Amino acid sequence: MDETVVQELARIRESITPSTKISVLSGAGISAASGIPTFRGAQDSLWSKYRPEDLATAQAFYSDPELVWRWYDWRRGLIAESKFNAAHQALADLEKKSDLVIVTQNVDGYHQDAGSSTVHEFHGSIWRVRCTDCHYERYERAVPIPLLPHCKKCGGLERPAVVWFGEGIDPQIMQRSFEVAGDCDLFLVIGTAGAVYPAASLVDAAKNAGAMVIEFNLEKSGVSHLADLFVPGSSHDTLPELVPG
Ligand code: BJW
Ligand code: ZN
Repeated sequence: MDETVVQELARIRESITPSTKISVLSGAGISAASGIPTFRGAQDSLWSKYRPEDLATAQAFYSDPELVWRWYDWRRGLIAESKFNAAHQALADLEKKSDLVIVTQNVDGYHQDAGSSTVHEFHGSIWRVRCTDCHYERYERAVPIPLLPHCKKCGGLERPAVVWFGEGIDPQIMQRSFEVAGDCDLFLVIGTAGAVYPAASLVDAAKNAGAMVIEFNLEKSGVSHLADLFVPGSSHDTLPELVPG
């Protein structure tokens, strides 16, 4: 890492107090060091092997629920076999030293596993399933999940409780996420391509409200032009540098 970036990170670290408001937007890159594939970019990324419209839309699910469930079951297995990494841990540690809230686009639950207490799951959770008929939602940790899962209340087909393309974000989570983005001193953007909306707009909201935006990524993203500081590298290496000792 460039010496000026190291120095700037140290300066920010030393300025953090229990009243410093820190909001976080995390994406797939934060879990890459845990061995969970990202969606875009890397050679073995999910969208280099599969077409999003075949797997991450309601249309895909209704045309072939078994195919979509098998893909989610495979991902549930990968997540269950692995665990959170030093980047998730750093955020859980930083929460003890500041006023920190996480908005994550990830569905893996690793922030909560690491001990973070306020986590808004913008795109839902891979560990919850929802009935397509009565909308009853439940936690389901079984791996593999018995296919196809059906609702205990009405017998309807259940789907992963995640947000697919063309679907709206839970209105309460959306509102809270924009509130925390628009009311913070530091906004950390970690491991996201900044290509999916409305999540990427949270960075604009933070910037427009006057927050200092710090981005942690292997490479520049769609929101890097909004960053006051770009920290290159894997977030499991770089993010711990921000945590006061
Ligand atoms: C590392 C690293 C390391 C790697 N360390 N970094 C405005 C403009 C254009 C389009 C739209 C728009 N508004 C809406 C749209 C349409 C669409 C959209 O955004 N399309 C774009 C792709 C063009 N958005 C939607 O459809 C959204 N819904 C919506 O807008 O609804 C409107 C509506 C309103 C009211 C009623 C009805 C409808 C929903 C979007 C849902 C996205 N869902 C997914 C799947 C979730 C479930 C699942 O996991 O299966 O969410 S798609 C996928 O992308 C997933 C992710 O959360 C999301 C973002 O990906 P992320 O996190 O950025 O990951 P990657 O892989 O893209 O990037 C990884 C990054 O990490 C890279 O930068 C690497 O460099 C970096 N990295 N290793 C640090 N070790
Ligand atoms: Zn039901």
